[in-house]
Amino acid sequence: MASIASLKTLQSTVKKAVQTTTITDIHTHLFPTTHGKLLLWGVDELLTYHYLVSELFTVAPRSLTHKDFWKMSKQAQADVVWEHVFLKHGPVSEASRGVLTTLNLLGLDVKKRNLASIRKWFAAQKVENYLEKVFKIAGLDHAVMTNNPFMREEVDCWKKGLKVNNRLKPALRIDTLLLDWPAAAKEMKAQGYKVSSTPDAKSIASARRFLADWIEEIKPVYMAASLGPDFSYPDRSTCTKVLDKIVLPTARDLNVPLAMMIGVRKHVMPALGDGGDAVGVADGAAVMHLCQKHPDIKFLVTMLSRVNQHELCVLGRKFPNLHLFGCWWFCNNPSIIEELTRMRLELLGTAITCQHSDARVLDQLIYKWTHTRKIVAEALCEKYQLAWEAGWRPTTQEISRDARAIFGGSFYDFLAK
Ligand code: RAT
Ligand code: ZN
Repeated sequence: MASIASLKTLQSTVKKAVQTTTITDIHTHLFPTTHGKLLLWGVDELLTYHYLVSELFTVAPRSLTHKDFWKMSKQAQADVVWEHVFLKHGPVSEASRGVLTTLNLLGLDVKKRNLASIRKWFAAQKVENYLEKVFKIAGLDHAVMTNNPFMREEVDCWKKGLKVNNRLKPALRIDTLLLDWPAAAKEMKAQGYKVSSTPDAKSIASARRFLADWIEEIKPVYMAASLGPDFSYPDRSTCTKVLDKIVLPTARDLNVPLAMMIGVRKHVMPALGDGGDAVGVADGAAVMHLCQKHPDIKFLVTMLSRVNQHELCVLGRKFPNLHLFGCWWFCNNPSIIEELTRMRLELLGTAITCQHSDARVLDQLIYKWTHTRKIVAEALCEKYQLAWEAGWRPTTQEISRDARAIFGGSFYDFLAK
């Protein structure tokens, strides 16, 4: 294929490649349509996304208490968010803009501000078809779920052997095992494993069987955990013990990577529910030690604090068993996505997964990816332009290859390594 001949064509080719590339979303909180209420979708779920609930309480009058809010029906909660976040203030935050982008791309007229007619439209959708529609608009092939074997309602669905949509891939979530042994032991016991309240040798063997059985059952793309800013490795904690004796040997033996999302300060404002977590600066040395000590285990890592991002990029340059992904949660804002994507491209080239959606509501795939594509297109365009100025002339095919790489291709290459 011929090289691109003009700077103008280069710019339009890069932008088109990013706009049209197929995306693999490597971390979401979506569920199979057969798992019933676990899969959230529709306008009321969009409006009550925990990112927006937190924002509601930044603008709502003090007379609206958290307690009263949680007592309301889902629809009444959505009405309150609509009233205070969208109508009484401008929808300028990323999460509120996201609702508008989503509705707009679904063909709904947001300028009419008519929630009732929007609800009517959603009520007429059939979830199976709607899932396909959303994946098509977002331009996704697959999305990786978060499947928690310590969560009763999720376990029950898997035990029933319900069908999983072919758009969704499982990931085994193991926070409880790493961070709360007594709770993990209770659930493992309930599932028939001989585990006691301290991780003794027998319990460790049982917990390994538990993980192996779940891996066999759901075939996860990776195991995953979200960890606090105080996460350190190795240390004298139960977390290090569980990693060393249970999780890492399982990852090694069964060739399942471990994904770590590091830097969340849990429950600083419990009244906000899922929105009550905050961020803290973590110690990248934990990631470094894991990668150094276990070169035969693959680690996927994203960090929550903006402060940690440069350090993590440098680690990404050192270890072939480390893959960086996503602009997580409070980093999933245009200004930070832009900065972070540029930094990663400059330090790691295309051997990254530039974003994940973290969608908790199916419809959010639409806005999260539309917003991200726009920013990443600019960043990649700038980098290609700099190569152009240095005399490089890429082909259209090479540009498409690179666009796909940062939206899922490099992730699969890493898994196959
Ligand atoms: O981004 C989020 O929705 C957070 O609440 C968390 O779910 C986080 O992404 C996680 O997976 O722990
Ligand atoms: Zn998440």
